[in-house]
Amino acid sequence: MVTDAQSDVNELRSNGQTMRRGQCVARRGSEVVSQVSRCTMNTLLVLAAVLLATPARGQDLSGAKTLSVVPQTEAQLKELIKLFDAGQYDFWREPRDMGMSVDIMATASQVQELTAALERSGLKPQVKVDDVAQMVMRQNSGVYSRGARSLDWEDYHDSYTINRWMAQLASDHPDLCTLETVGKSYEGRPMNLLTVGKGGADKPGIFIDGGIHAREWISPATVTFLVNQLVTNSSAHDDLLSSVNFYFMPVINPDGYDYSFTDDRLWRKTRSEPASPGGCSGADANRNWDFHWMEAGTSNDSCVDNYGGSAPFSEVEMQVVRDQLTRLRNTTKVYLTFHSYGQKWMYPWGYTAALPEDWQDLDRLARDAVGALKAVHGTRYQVGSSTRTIYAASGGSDDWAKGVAGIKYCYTVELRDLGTHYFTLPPSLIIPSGQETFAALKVIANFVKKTYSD
Ligand code: 0X9
Ligand code: ZN
Repeated sequence: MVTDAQSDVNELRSNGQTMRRGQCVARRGSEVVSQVSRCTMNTLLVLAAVLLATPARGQDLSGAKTLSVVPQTEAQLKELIKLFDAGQYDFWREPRDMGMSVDIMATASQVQELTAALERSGLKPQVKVDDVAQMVMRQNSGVYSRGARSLDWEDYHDSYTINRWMAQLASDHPDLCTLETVGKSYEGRPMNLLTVGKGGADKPGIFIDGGIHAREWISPATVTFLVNQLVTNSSAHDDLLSSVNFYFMPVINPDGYDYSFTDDRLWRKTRSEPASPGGCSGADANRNWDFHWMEAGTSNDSCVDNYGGSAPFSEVEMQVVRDQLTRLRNTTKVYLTFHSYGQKWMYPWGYTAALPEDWQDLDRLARDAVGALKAVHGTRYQVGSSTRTIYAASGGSDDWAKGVAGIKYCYTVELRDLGTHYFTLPPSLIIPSGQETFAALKVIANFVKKTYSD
């Protein structure tokens, strides 16, 4: 069975390029997945080891480049927004305003066509990353020590390793940690919730998730860093841990996340089977929430990266997180969801440029948090509503957490960097990212303690 699956994977690797991201590969990829789902656990581990020994495959990145343009006129900006909305290209920095650079990733077969389209609008594309495949390979070498019982923050780790580490941590610190498997992903990976705190269930809570977008590896790495700081250095945070509960789900799209290790480093979506024949695998988990679903910055084409899914909450992983947020909504005061990149601390709304009526409260706390963050390594974060800070996009978890679950302080955090490394932030930057984010979390936790617990 390993051989069958492996040969299917090899065939995938030699597949030609696709126009829409992941279309052909994703469909073939799902054949591999259904093979895998019939494997026993042991066989699965062997298969994973084989897969990990080979470079990330899936989307063919050889010859892929990123092109940067700076719109100078309203018409050029409009053309870029049209291109962005069409979903054919993977925008690594989306069009915002005149004078602001836009980065677009194009596969080898797209480079010429994209260059021509940009030039037709009078734009002057510059190649920023000449070899995306090489950039990805560079980061992938030296990643993972799969299955290790202890985690380090000098490498990125897959969901299996993170889960093993959480289990060990919970068993080493039973006074402080409760680990629950609260659901399963589409492909059957466990989804775990780690509660950290010793004041009892009634204390106010902070819910933190990561890894909703598969390729944003710094997110689970930073979230696990935060967990580790709180738990292994608990005496330094005694006061906070007695007054506030921290709810952690470090990898809420585990199938997509692991797929970005084994098959396609730049995968963003979940890995669910296409809802209709001819469709592509997966949905954008951050367009799948049932609050103004499918209204803005999202697509109903399953082959594009911001596909909102066949229905609100079509993705089982988001149902799992929704159920936990619902269960904990009465005590949870803050919801933090970590993404990358861009260094932004954003609050709702993402579906409209209008602001929530209490936006000033959210803005003030965010500014305090990013002030403390900056004091650690000098990293600057921008603060604002997500529509006003990056773009309008509905169906996001932050909007749902505020608009439906009624959690007052909801933030989407775009971690490092500003676009130098895009999604492939070097592992040497995990610890600095973790340290500064922990400073921000302490400000928020102290605020929760002071406001809701004292
Ligand atoms: O587009 C997203 O989902 C987030 N940016 S990312 O580059 N990490 O993909 C921003 C989401 C902001 N929140 C909402 N639009 N609700
Ligand atoms: Zn994201």
